[in-house]
Amino acid sequence: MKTILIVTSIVISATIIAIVIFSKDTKNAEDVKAETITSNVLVEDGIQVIQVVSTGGGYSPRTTNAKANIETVLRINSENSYGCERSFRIPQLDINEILPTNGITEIELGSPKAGEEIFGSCSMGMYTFTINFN
Ligand SMILES: [Cu+2]
Repeated sequence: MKTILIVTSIVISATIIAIVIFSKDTKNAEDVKAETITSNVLVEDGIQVIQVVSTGGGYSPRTTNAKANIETVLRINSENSYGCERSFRIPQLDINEILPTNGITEIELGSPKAGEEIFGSCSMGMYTFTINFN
């Protein structure tokens, strides 16, 4: 009889925990107003945001597929970035930026057309990434 009570209370506790976790997840999903295009691309208030991480090993992801014909911002998130990846360039747009060691840098890319490619690079050209617009 005692065993049954213990098992019953464990089952009830587990159910309550599961309900709490599930309802929390649902709430978080509703709070997000941004539309995710791919894992690192989202649209916030009608502006496409492309998220790239800059860190010791270069830029990530190396290739991004994004939507064409929409106002676009490149958001570089520097994380413990101490190397030459801090000296960032987009040659075709004549952009040269010194990225912080930690922090966010936003660069406006305009509204790229379908088929357009934007190449980001460190100043030496050893670390690169590509954004394809379609
Ligand atoms: Cu470099």
